[in-house]
Amino acid sequence: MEKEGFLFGAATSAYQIEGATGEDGRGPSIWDVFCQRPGAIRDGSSGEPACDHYRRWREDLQWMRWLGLKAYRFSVAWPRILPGGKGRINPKGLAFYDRLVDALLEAGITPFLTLYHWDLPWALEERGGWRSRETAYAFAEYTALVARALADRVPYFATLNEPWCSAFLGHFTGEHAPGLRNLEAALRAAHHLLLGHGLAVEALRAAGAKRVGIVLNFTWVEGEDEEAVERADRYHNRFFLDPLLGRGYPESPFANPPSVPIYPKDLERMARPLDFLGVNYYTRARVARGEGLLPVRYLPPERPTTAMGWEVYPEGLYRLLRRLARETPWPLFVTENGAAYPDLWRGEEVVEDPERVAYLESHLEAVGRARSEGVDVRGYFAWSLLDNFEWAHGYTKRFGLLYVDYPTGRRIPKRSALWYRERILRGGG
Ligand code: IFM
Repeated sequence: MEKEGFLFGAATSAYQIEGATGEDGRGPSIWDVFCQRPGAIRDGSSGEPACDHYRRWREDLQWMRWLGLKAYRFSVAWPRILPGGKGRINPKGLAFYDRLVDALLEAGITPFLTLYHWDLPWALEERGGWRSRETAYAFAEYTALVARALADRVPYFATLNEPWCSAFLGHFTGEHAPGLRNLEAALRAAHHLLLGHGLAVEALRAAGAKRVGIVLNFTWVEGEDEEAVERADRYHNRFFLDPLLGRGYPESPFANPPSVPIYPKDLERMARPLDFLGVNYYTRARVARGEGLLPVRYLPPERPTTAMGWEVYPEGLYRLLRRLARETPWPLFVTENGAAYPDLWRGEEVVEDPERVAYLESHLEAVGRARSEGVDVRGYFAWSLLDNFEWAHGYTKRFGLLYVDYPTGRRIPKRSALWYRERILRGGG
């Protein structure tokens, strides 16, 4: 794996960029439905048309070439491949990713594929979604299909992106699809996501996939009250990490949690050996003791913050990487890191975004520092290649290296894109 050198890349996800939600036989997903709920999305928008990437992907590939990306992390839309979640295959959906993978390889860009970035087929939600065990098996079936079609050419497969968000933002806080506020539902979803991951790893291995991993979102937690810090760490980080490591679930971070059925072998399956861990990092949380179902209080972030209100804290990435190197056996990839700022375009050739340049520079420095101390980080993916649909925030938050003028779909490079291009040219980690 080292032969490839450090993989500088950029990341996206299907629902956030593709648009074309009714095109070529794609079925509806939980996000298509959630976006119709009044008040769910800040600007009342949806993933239609997003960046229209489904039609403009060749142009986006030219931008990737121009950036000099070594790798591109994208996700496959399950509802394009299996419009009903399982059963009937949609060849046009598979063909889209097939063409994309070939074109990436031809451009010398390594495809880094995520199987699930939150767009569950609606038909499965109607049968209980991730609350149902059946969905874990459906995920394995879908994974097997994609792996059989692409594993000969895709060197990296990640099963899930940020299952913490799918489980807790989707079922506990209700900010994300399917928009439930029910702890038992969230715990069931978490368990089935982890089980689905384990079954998908088995399917990927059976199909001959070369490198298999998962992408988790980590929050660096700090505070004066040790118990609060430890509890928040169990909630944000260990809830998904520990089962993958074969340690089972940590003590519940919740007060009086409902119990969830765990079958024999579930924990074993979740801990199938992996080839890498994808690390998504954006910020830290400062916490104190609190009350309620999750007895943690979040303190206001220190400055500077991004447009998301997230503190800029590169030291957290450095410490996190050091910690993961101690606690896990896997090579690491920073699979997402980046920042939203209120970028403005008034017709210039380049959109000025000095804060994003500073953000990326300081976080890459943190990665470099960890590597120089022996942490095995093999790549870094900026989030995101282009501005896109930021879930419950709609199009109000811009994370891209490329600015997207939504009325015309035009892409305009930001200063950070030029900076990243130079950084990649210089090479190294
Ligand atoms: O846009 C999201 C992405 O889909 C998952 N990780 C965090 C990003 C920024 O919020």
